[in-house]
Formats: sequence, structure tokens, C-alpha cells
Amino acid sequence: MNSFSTVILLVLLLFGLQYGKIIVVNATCLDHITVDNDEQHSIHKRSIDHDFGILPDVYYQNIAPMQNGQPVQVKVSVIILNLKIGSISTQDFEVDIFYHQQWNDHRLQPPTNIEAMTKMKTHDSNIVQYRLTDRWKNRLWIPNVYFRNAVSGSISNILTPTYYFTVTNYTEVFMAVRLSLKLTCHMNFYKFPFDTQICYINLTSTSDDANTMLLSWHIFRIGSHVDESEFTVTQVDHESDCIKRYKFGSYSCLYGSIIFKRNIGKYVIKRLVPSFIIVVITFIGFWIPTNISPARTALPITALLALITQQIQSDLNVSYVYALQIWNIVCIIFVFANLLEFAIALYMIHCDQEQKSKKHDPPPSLSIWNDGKENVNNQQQQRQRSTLKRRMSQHFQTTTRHAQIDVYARYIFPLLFFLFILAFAFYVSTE
Ligand SMILES: *[C@@H]1O[C@H](CO)[C@@H](O)[C@H](O)[C@H]1NC(C)=O
Ligand SMILES: *[C@@H]1O[C@H](CO)[C@@H](O)[C@H](O)[C@H]1NC(C)=O
Ligand SMILES: CC(=O)N[C@H]1CO[C@H](CO)[C@@H](O)[C@@H]1O
Repeated sequence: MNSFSTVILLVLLLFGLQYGKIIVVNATCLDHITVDNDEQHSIHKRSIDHDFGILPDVYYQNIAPMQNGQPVQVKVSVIILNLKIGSISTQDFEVDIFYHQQWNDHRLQPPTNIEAMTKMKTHDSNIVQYRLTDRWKNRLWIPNVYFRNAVSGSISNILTPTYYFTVTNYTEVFMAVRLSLKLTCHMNFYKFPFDTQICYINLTSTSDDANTMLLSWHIFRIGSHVDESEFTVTQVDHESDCIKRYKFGSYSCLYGSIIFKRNIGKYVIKRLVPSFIIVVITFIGFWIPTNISPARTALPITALLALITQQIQSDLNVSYVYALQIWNIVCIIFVFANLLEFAIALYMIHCDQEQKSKKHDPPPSLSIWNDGKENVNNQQQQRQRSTLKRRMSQHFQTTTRHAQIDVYARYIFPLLFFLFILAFAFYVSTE
């Protein structure tokens, strides 16, 4: 009984050893292994990386692959997928980009383990291209580039792999990564809402100076999915040959610029047209007789209140005066001037009436003085006629009297407003 169980145990042990051996021995031959559990799967993957063998025996990861003392040329591409302009207070913009860099690392060797590499189909059979996993970013020399004006940023990892590496012709390394960045952009709002903003994407080498590494643009462009509700992108530019000089050395840099123009439609409809109409309406006041005070005062005062409310609501919260504010202030001044003009007109009419009544009063007393000398009938007729005339003229004065100043204002105010609009249009359209 005891010996029987020992035999079974021995058989099991031998079988286990044999099985284990199969796995160990056949691990190098990756095509023939059937992997069942996760642990073995990870061994399988790692073995691809380790056995790839593109690195020489001596490889310094932190030394740039310079050839004949020439700096490494790194071609950079930035393709903007999404672009969102931040608010006025934050002065930034958010971008989603595809970031590519290509360089030649002549130290790399053709892979030793051909079966293990992920060879890619290319249109030309002479070109050998294969893919590397993102683990290679810890083993290869990679250009150390950073975004100078980035506030924050992250590598998009919505889908794996986040990094994408390929090696073409054994030495040409291509790296791609998708980034979400928030970049600062100094905007000025002097011409708001007719403003045009320029935002930059600035790149600089961090660790390799201009003697060891040079950056150059390959592609800088904007994709088609750019949000253009507030702004329209009008120009995209890029500039190479940029070297930043510091005390401790000079570094290669790149910058791309994006110029965008604010879409003014909304502001014209919501801000400019209403205040324009309000000001024009107050000009009607000059055609209303001066003595109809309620109509003449109500019009500009209501307009003034409306304009001031609009001015407060549309505050941008910047410390300087901007175009929309100038427009609003001038509209307010026009309405205020209208009110002042009415006050002056009213005063002038009042003076006129007093003068007239002084002029007209003596004749009756004179006629009384001459009463005895002249024909009584004739005198009475004359007196009646003159009082009728005076009453008529007084009546005329009280109903349809316009101060002379009103007549001038009818032409001067619209003319000045028109000139202001021309000047304003000129101001906002110049650079
Ligand atoms: C790879 O080599 C082939 C021929 O040798 C050449 O035509 C091709 O331009 C090279 N590709 C790159 C990316 O260097
Ligand atoms: C980016 O580059 C532009 C153009 O050279 C420059 O005006 C701007 O100041 C740079 N911004 C930063 C943050 O370096
Ligand atoms: C030790 C052992 O079993 N090795 C096997 C490895 O796989 C090959 C087939 O690819 C077998 O022939 C060997 O016997």
C-alpha cells in the first residue's frame, strides 16, 4: 500500500517535470507555444521586446546619435485635431494634437530575432519597417522636446497604445503620440469684438543643445474638426530656424502660429444694432416741438437708461478701453448731448418769449396815451387787429414753435453720428 502510493507520486512528479520542461525549452520558439494563462502571456510579450535585438551591445540612451559631429535632425509634425479658445480671463487655448517626431539613430541594428518583430507591409519591398511597443521609449534615445507655453497637458490614452513607434530601414525612428494640451496665448482685446488673435505653439529642446540636436518642421496644420463657433481660423503658419540662446547654451526651437478672427455676427446683432437704433430714435426728438416737454424728455432719458444698462451688461473685465466700450460710450454721449440740446432749446424759447412780450407790451399803453387825438373807431379797429395778431402768433408759438437750435441739430447730430460710425469702422478694420 505504501509503496504503491510512492509509485503514483513519482509518476506524477516525473510528468510534472516533463511538462514544465516543454514550456521552458520551447519558450524561445514563440510560434509553437500555446499560451493559456495571463502569466505566460506576459512572458511571451516581454520575450518579444527582449529578443528583438536592435540595440548594439553598447548603447547610451542619453547621448544623442550624432553622426560625424553633425547635430541630429529631428523632424517634428503637429497636426491639430481639436482647437478650443479659452475665455477672456484665462487667456489660453486647448488643443488635441498628433505629435510626430522622426530622426535617424544610426546606432540601431537590424533585429536579430526576425520572427519576433512585427514587420509591416510597405509599398516598396526595399523598405523594411517594423513596429516597436511603447516600452521602447525607456530604452531608445528620444528627442527631449517640450511645449514652452503649455500650462498643462496629458497624453491621450483613450485607446492603447498611447505611443506608436516604427523603425524604417533599421535606423529611421518614427514616434507618434496624441496629446491634449492647454497652452497660454496672450490676447489683446483693444478691438473687441472685431479682434484677431495670434496664438503660438512653441517647442524647445530640453536637454540637447543646438550642437547636438536641431528641430525642424515637417508638418504643421489644422485638421478639419476645429470648433469655429466663436472664432474662425484664418491662417496657420510655422517657422523653423529658431534658436533660443541662454547663458548656459543655445537650444533649437520651433513655433507655429494660428491666427483667428472672432465671428462678429452675434455682437453686431446683439450689441451694435440695438444701440444704433436707440441713438437714431432720439434724433426724432428734434422734429418734435420744443414745448412738448414730456415727449422731448422721455425719449432721450429712456434711451440713456437702456444704453447704460447695455454698457454694464457687456463688461469684458479688462483694464483698458476696447472698441465695443468706445461705441457704447459714444452712443451714450450722443443721447446725453440730445438731452442737453433740448435744455438749451427750451431756455432759448423761454428767453424769446420774454423778449417778445416786452416788445409787444408798449403799444397798447401808447395807444391809450394817444387816445384823444385819433379817431376812436379807427383806434379800436387797430387795437382789435393787433391783439388778434398777437394772440395768433402766441398760439402759433405755443403749439408749433421750434427753437432755431433744433433746426440745426436735425442735421448736425445725424451727420456727426455718421462720421463717428465711419471713424469707428476705420479704427476696427486697421491692424
Ligand atoms: C529606405 O531605403 C530605401 C532603399 O534602400 C529607400 O528608397 C527609402 O527612401 C528609405 N526610406 C527611408 C525612410 O529612409
Ligand atoms: C512663442 O514664440 C513666439 C514667436 O517667436 C513668441 O513671440 C512668444 O513669446 C513665444 N512664447 C513663449 C511662451 O515662449
Ligand atoms: C523538449 C521538447 O519537447 N521540445 C519540443 C519543442 O517543440 C518542437 C516542435 O516545434 C518539438 O519537436 C520538440 O520536441
